[in-house]
Parts: sequence; C-alpha cells; structure tokens
Amino acid sequence: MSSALPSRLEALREVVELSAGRLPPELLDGAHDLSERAGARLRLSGEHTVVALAGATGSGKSSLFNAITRAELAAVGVRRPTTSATQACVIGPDGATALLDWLGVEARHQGEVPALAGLVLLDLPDHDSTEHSHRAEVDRVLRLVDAFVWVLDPQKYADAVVHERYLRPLASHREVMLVVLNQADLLPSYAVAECLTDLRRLLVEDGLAGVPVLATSATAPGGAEPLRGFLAATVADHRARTARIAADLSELAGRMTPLVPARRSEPDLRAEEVRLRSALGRAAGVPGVVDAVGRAHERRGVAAVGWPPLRWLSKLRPDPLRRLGLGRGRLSGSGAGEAVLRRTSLPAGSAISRAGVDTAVRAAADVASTGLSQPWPGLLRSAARRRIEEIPDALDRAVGAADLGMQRPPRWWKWAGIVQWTLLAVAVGGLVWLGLLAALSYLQIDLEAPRLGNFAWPTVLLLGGLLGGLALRVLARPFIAVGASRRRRRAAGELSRRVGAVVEELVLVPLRSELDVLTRLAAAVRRLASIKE
Ligand SMILES: Nc1nc2c(ncn2[C@@H]2O[C@H](COP(=O)(O)OP(=O)(O)O)[C@@H](O)[C@H]2O)c(=O)[nH]1
Ligand SMILES: [Mg+2]
Repeated sequence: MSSALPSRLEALREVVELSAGRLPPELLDGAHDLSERAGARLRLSGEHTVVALAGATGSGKSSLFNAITRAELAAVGVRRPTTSATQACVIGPDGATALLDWLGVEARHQGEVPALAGLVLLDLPDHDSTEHSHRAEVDRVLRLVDAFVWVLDPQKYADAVVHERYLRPLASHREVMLVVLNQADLLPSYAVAECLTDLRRLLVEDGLAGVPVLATSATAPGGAEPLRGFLAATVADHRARTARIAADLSELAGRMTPLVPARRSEPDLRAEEVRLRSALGRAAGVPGVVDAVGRAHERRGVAAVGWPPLRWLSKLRPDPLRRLGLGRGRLSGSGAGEAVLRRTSLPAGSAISRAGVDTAVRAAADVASTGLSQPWPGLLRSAARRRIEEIPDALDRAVGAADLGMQRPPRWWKWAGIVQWTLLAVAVGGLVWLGLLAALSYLQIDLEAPRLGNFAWPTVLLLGGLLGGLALRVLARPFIAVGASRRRRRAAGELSRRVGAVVEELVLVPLRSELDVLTRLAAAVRRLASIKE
C-alpha cells in the first residue's frame, strides 16, 4: 500500500484543486489539511515512529508510559491524576527535534531502551478530562501521530464516549491502532479473558474488527511486556508513518466517494445543441433576418430589372435589411483587430425569446447532469449559465457580421437592366420618330415611314420597346423569386452556423469544462481511495 502513497498524495492535491468551490467547505478543509499534514510528516524523520497513549482519566497511560520508557518521567496521579500537556519520550536516535516541534510537544525526555530505538512515545492528557483544553490537546495530537494505543481499564472499557467519539471514527485506522486492557492485575485471569472477549465484541461493533487487543498491567512486574513487544515490532517495521497517512487518505476518500459519480459515459448533448441553436436563433431574430433577406432580394431585383421609369416606385418602401441595420451585410471595416463593431438594429431579444434561451440552457445542463446527485446538477447549471449574460451581445455581433450574400447581386440582373434600358431607348426612339413625322405632317410635308407588314416602323419601335420592357419585367419575376428563396436558405445556413458558434463558445464549452472537472475529480477520488482505474 505504501508504494501507492505518492500517487495517492498526488491525487489528493488534484482533489483539493478541483473541489475548491464545488464540494462542502469542511470536506475541502479536511482535504487541504491532510495534504499539508502528510507532506510535512513525510519530510520529517522516517527513523522515528510516533505512538500516542490515549485513554480516560486513571486508565494508566502515564504509568504505562513510565513502565515502557523505564523512567519516572510522567507524573502518576493517585487521587486525581491528570496530565495537562502531552509528554514525549524519544528513545534511541537523535534527530527527532524537528518532529517534536511539528508535533508541538514541549515536554521532551530521552529514554534508553535498545529494543525500542526510534520510538517517540507520547503520554496524552485524558480524553475525558473536564478541562476543555485537555480534550482539545488530545484531538490535536491524535491527528499527527503515526500510531495510537488506546488504554482502557476494566471499569471503563465500555464507556460510550471513547467508543463513539474516538474509536468508531477511526475505523479506517485499524492498521495503526492497538487497544490495551490495562490494570489486568486487578482481575482474576478468567475475568480478564471475559473482559477481553467483551471488549473485542465492542470493537467489532465499532468497525474495528481485527485491531489487536492486549491485556497489560503497568504495576505488576512484566505486565507491560506485551505492549513493549508490540511497540518494538511497530518501530522495527517503520511502516506506521505511511500507514497512518494511507489510513487518513482512505478515510477522506470514504467521505468523498459519495459526492462524485461512479464512472459514466459522456452525456450526449447533440439534441440539446439543436435546441440551443434554435432558441438562440429565435432570440437573435434569425427568422426575421432571413425573411428580410428574401424581401430585400426581391425588392432589389425588381429595382434592377423593372421598367426604368417606374423603378423609383419600389424605392418608396424602405429596404427590409437596411431597416434592421444589416444592409451592408458586414462589419464596418472588417479589418483584423477591429474592436468597435457596428451594432445591428435588431430588436433586443424579447422577454419570451430570452426565456427560451434560459430554458434551453437549463435543459442542456440538466441532460448533462442525468444520474448525478447534488452538488453536481447545481454546479453544471451554473457552469452552463456562467456566460449567459454575454449571449445577447454575441448574437448581435454574430448576426451583424454575417455575410448574407447581398453584396453580390445576380449577374443576369445587370444584363437584364441593360436590355431594359435598350428597350426603353428603342421605345423613346420610336416616339421621337413618330413626333418628327407628326411635326412634318403639320407642316404639310408628308413623308412615308418605312413599314413592317401593316405597321409603321416608329410605331413598331415604340410599342415593341414598351411591351418588351413589360414582358421582361413579368418574365424576370419568377427568376427573382427563385433567387430570393436561394438567398434565404443560404442566409439561414450562415446565420445558423454563426449562432451555433455562440452556442458552442458561451454555453457548451463552459458546460463541458465543468463536466471535465467532474470526470477528473471522480478519477482523482478513485486514485485517492486507491481503487484501480
Ligand atoms: N493496579 C494497577 N493500578 C494501576 C495500573 N496502571 C495505573 N494504575 C494506577 O492508576 C492510577 C492512575 O494512573 P495514571 O497512570 O496516572 O493514569 P492516567 O490518568 O491514565 O495517566 C495510579 O494510581 C496508578 O498507580 C495498573 O496496571 N494496575
Ligand atoms: Mg496521566
């Protein structure tokens, strides 16, 4: 397990980073603390193993401490024995100063017990002390040590406090825990055996099955030997330091696992993308623009190929695109780096279309959160909505910058226009000719105009020119209409591409990036829990 520790600690750092602002603060604080604590302990002496003696008042912690270290270091109370500060005894190698500084233990002693070289034994205040500061000291030190020895006694071993407040929450720490039933000398041996059986049963209920339980006596000769033997083995295999951190990691992972989803496939957002496009398209006024493109095309077509003398008529009505501020169809000065964009005069999205955008964005977030429990649906919603305020402007820019294809009138319009002017010229020619003939005839000069069948040429020219112009106007109409619907389709395509880009940038990218955080966090929590990917 310890070989996986570096990767689990790396996972922990990732968890801290990714869960900031996402998971409950107390969990985040716990993760952050653990990351710091584990890093600090791993930088400190690996030669030493820190073991705390913890237990209730009078259980015999101080007496065992003295018995193990073979010194009269800790004050043993007869009537009201209390230890207000943690005492430390370092056995064997020097170099524990930084470790003790980090542990925040001032009362330090040096002991000489060859079999225990490397042990830093701590005698804690009573966890059931009436002094709040004593209990706080116990809680503080217990977070830092490599291993715990719970010292219980025959009268109080079943007390609810120690089981509920201390033992049960340490279920992940079975590997670095020992429970001793001290003062065994006070009981006949059959009663000791019964006590041990009962204590083991309680420990199983605490979730601590498998934790070693020993009977000791701090006062009877050799009564502390079982504990000494256990400590010697613990110190010798040097594993408590990393095993404690591994236990902390497992405990944290156990609390985090319910908050991240198990492996799941990427949600399919394609249908939501379609809905978003149409909602944003409506909000951007795309149907109105498309319609205006068609009408503008027809109007301009009629203006280009209509009968010249009547063209001014169609100019009486305003150009539908110019009215929307889209007449020129492009950004003003579309040079690179152009910062000031021309705004369209599109009506600002109506309340209804804005509500439509809102609904579509929420729906996309909800689909993305299918099967997730809180806080993720909320987080995905706020991610999808993070840039929602920017949508109206972005849509306006997208529509304003769209090339609606109105710059390039169909080429045949020009030729038809030339034909129209030519026909008009022919008609005018005929008219002038007829006028001249009439003037000459007034002057009694009769000239015979050349004839085409039954008609005089000037008449043919006048009527032919007029009828030709009219016919051209009428024949051109359906072609203009076909052109208009083609332009409408092209504009719709262009606008939908542009609206799609806004959907992608302002809704889907933020949403997917939050989904990505979720996936990475879930993977990090699995690595934290040391579950194989
Ligand atoms: N008979 C007996 N008395 C003990 C034993 N351990 C401690 N005591 C006594 O219990 C009292 C409290 O011990 P102490 O070590 O101060 O307990 P602490 O409060 O847990 O530190 C003292 O009078 C000790 O002599 C033991 O194993 N057997
Ligand atoms: Mg004591």
